[in-house]
Amino acid sequence: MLLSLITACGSTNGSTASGQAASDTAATASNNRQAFDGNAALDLTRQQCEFGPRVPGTPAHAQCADWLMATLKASCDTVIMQTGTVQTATEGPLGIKNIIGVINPEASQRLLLLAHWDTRPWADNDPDAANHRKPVMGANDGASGVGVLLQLAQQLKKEGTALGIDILLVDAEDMGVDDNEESWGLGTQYWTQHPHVSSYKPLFGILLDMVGSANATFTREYYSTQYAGGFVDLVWKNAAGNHFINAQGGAVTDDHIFINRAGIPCVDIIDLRSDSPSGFCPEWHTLGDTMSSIDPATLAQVGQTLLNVIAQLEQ
Ligand code: 1BN
Ligand code: ZN
Repeated sequence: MLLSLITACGSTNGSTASGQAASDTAATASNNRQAFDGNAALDLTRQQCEFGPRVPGTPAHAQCADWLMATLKASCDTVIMQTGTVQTATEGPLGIKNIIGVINPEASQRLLLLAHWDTRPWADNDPDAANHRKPVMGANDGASGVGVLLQLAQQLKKEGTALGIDILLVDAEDMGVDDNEESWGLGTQYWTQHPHVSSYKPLFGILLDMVGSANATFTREYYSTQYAGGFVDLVWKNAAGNHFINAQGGAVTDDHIFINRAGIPCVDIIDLRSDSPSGFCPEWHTLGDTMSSIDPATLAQVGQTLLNVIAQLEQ
């Protein structure tokens, strides 16, 4: 079923590959569920930030982990806290917590949805060098993707789904250093070596990273296209709203790299900016990454896109 679905998707779905926004109407047509609630996702994003920066090893990180467990328990069939130790590039060994919410554990057709929940210990892209050793709040870089996934789980709990869905909230994505790919995505790398289910083989995965900015542009990330091009087509065909741009974007070292290398095709929905020096939004790895830059309309478009993809896989 899925193979024919990918073939049928083609690559452009009536949009040009040169940057035309995906069609809102076409994207939502196949979906009979309630619309995704961006304001509820905003609230779940805010609640994470109220703990403070979620830097691994800090009390705020531990408190947020407990809250994530409790929140997922309300909407998932099973919730797992996976603990482990990883080696950081600069801080020595580090205890991590990956948190996994499982919906319909018995279903054989499964979708993996992931986002990182940790926040970067260093605002090293801040315009003021005095802030470079301070932690970022990570409203966008961390909390936004998690907020969308927590709200998605709540809506699926209300409305039901035939699909198996695994929500993987990974730790220690953001402890990396320049020119050292393996220093990023430490929680994900740990999970690929210790999957929560043996021989785990979902249809594919979707990573959310930095999905909350009012000015977000979600172009088709390069490594996603290389590893999982058919699934990129599927996601962008189902994209809801004007933040999704049906054009090729840049390449990002992110959690999806390690998922793809582990043999699970994985698509990164990430806010890429061709007009900024970092390639990301201006708040990226600065003290400005706070709730004031988060727009519920953007969260709604991302959540709605996931609901559209799920509806299509259910058919
Ligand atoms: C995304 C958000 N990333 C970190 N915070 C991944 C990344 C790694 C981005 C290296 C740029 C360079
Ligand atoms: Zn980051």
